[in-house]
Amino acid sequence: MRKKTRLILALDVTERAPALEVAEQVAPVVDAIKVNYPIILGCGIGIVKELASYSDIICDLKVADVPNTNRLIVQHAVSAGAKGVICQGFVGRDSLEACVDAGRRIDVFVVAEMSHPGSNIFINPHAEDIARMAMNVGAAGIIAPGTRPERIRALRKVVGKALILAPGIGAQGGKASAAIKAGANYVIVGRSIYQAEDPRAAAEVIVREITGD
Ligand code: NUP
Repeated sequence: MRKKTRLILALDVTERAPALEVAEQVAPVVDAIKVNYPIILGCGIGIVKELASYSDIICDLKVADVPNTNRLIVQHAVSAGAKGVICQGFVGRDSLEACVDAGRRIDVFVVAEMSHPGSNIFINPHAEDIARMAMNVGAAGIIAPGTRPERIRALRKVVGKALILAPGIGAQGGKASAAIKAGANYVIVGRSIYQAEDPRAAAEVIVREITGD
């Protein structure tokens, strides 16, 4: 994944034509486009190949199953043309190892801590352990909450030089520059860009905020 603007678009648009329109407009300003269930269920997995002509694609499938099923899911993301895949770590080391094994040719990112308030109940208290496990099995990086810069700072200490991707910017209340300052390599932004009247201009505003221009 290139590292030019440090901005990743979360393209949670469920219809093909408007999704491709936003992708075409915003792609020059972002380092990658992240696709999640809304667009894959709405348009089919073939959307990954179509979008790959604009940008590197990360499949946010939050893979969270037994090892064999995880392997099958990640293999699909690889064949679809993804450059990265997001997996859950709470399912345990064997399940995560299966993801990393099946995703050897791409980047596997592991959700260490989520950005929404409800995640404080079950997953977030284990974030450091999940991040440590992600590093032990050879993941490329982790997902850490852009809504809590102090947690990005704490998780950076656990993952060393590995990549940190931070969602939760804009619509969920996080600030891009604060997440980057706290140690995130990239911020992930969805609604604040694709729901804007001018998505490209909205993305450029975030990039300027990150670079301090
Ligand atoms: O902890 C997480 N928070 C989060 O928002 C992990 C994620 N993968 N995401 C995803 O980032 C979420 O599913 C959505 O695709 C994107 C954030 O979108 P938005 O809140 O900027 O619209």
